[in-house]
Amino acid sequence: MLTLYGINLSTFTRKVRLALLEKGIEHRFEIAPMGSPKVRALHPLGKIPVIEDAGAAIPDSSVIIAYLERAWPARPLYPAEPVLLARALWLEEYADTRLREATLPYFSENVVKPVFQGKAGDTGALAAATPVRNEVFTYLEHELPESGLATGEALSVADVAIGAQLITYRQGAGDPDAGRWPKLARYLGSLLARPHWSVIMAEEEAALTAARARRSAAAANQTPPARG
Ligand SMILES: N[C@@H](CCC(=O)N[C@@H](CS)C(=O)NCC(=O)O)C(=O)O
Repeated sequence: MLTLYGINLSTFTRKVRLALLEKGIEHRFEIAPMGSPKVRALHPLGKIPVIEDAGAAIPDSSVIIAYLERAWPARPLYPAEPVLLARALWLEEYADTRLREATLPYFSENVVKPVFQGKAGDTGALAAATPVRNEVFTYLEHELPESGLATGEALSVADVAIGAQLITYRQGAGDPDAGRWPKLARYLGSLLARPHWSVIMAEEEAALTAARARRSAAAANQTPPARG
């Protein structure tokens, strides 16, 4: 059976999990952090996600989804029509690169540092992220349809890639401002309402809640006892 290696709360692992679930592909999800010996043995860059299937190690979310599409053609994530296919692939690429730059600082500074590393987020990094976030959300607001998904009525790789990044943003900064980017906010709401997405969201929110509780307990243990 196909095995996916990665962790929840990893954007690119989430992208592949959503693709696997939306395509209905049976798989195992094995928790393996980036840089771990298991991942290093499978992915030359030590990054996640990486999958093992049919005796092959296949790195990189975009490569993995292209592989899944060829090996399991049912419930396609690539539109058949050439122009729509080009749009889906472009939006996937844009999400993985520029949207990533817009979303990661919020997760790093508001979640990774305070919750997982026990240190304050960098307000300067957040200030620098704001214009990038505004540029990217405004581009997507222009590109997305009034309703429906990025390339029409059927879910495509573009939705999986954009949605995975917007979830990272949401975990770090909350929902996109619906007053400023109404189509984007509606679009994300419709993705999150899909059954597989809500399951993954609930799992990740539980992981975040547990991590926050561990951080609070660690902080309480370090507080010097009050002098009596
Ligand atoms: N282009 C890669 C990006 C993968 C990636 O950056 N994954 C992150 C976790 S979400 C990672 O492994 N970071 C560790 C590193 O960059 O060394 C993909 O699409 O799979």
